[in-house]
Amino acid sequence: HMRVLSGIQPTGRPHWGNYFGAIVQYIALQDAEQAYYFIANLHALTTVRDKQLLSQYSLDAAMDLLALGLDPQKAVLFVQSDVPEVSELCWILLTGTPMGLLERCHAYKDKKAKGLAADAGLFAYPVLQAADILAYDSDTVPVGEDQVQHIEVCRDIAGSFNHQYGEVFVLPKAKVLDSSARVPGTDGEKMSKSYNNTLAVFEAANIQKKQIMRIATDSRPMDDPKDPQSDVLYLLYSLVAPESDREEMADLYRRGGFGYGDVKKKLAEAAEAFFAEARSRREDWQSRPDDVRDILASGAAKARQKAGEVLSRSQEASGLKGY
Ligand code: AQP
Repeated sequence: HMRVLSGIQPTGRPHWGNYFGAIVQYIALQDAEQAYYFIANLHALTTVRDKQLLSQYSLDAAMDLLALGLDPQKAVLFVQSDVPEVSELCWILLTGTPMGLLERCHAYKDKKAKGLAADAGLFAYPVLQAADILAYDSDTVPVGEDQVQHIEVCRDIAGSFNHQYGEVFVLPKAKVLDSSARVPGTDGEKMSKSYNNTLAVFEAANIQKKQIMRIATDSRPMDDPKDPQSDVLYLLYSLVAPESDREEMADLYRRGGFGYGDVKKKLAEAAEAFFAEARSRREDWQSRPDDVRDILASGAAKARQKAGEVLSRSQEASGLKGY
């Protein structure tokens, strides 16, 4: 009886990290008692400040999820800003959140450490995320490892509200996949749009091949046996290759005497095959934008109903209602 919720920012095209870290889990969990997935356009406002782009990315993100297997008959799919109750809940939560808790959050800390100007929205980002989670009584939040800290913050915020006002909120847990909690990018760092090291899920095969051929590899002699688990190429290959091919490749690494060029070619082929079906479904959704808008509208109506109930509960508990 899980109540699942997760969101993805409409900040551009989804990459393998988004897919194998999070979206795979969305699909696997969509048969849960309740599965809510949303396009986090309010969060994206902290980085995308172009009207055309933000609205385009939002519709794109919905099409991406649908093409990757999200079934709107099973899961509720909606756009974050279509549920204003969450922003109201966010304010209530902000008032009880210690500054120090947010100062420790890595998204904000990293940006500050790089000397970049951070706005109050980025600072408060985890509180809006907490509102998103708590508004639907979610108990399970499928995410990549980079989000685990934010779910802990959500638990802290919900816990102190409950301590103050009684049991209003459900305390959620993050759910990460052991095998793909932190998918490496083409430079070996965490795959991330802001590091420019991504492989996009819906990339044209020929472009993706070029990106893969450019992945930096170590310069150890080709004859040396290598531990597959410590090699970025192998880690990426193991995400998209069928089980038997994966085993074969791991053996090849352990034996040594192979060339990275061959591994890259195999990786490009496996990636193309793995995403081929989703790519063609993506084209189909692309040609039916109004159907996607309908799905989002009906998703938002369902989400508002639930979020409205939880918001009322928190308003009553804190004295905002009943004066
Ligand atoms: N490399 C990754 N490995 C595993 N999971 C990942 N996620 C992101 N990168 C990886 C997970 O994807 C979900 C959506 O996250 P998001 O909306 O924050 O996506 P993003 O902003 O596109 O993630 P990036 O690329 O990491 O962006 P920035 O530039 O912000 O650093 C989340 O569940 C996330 O954990």
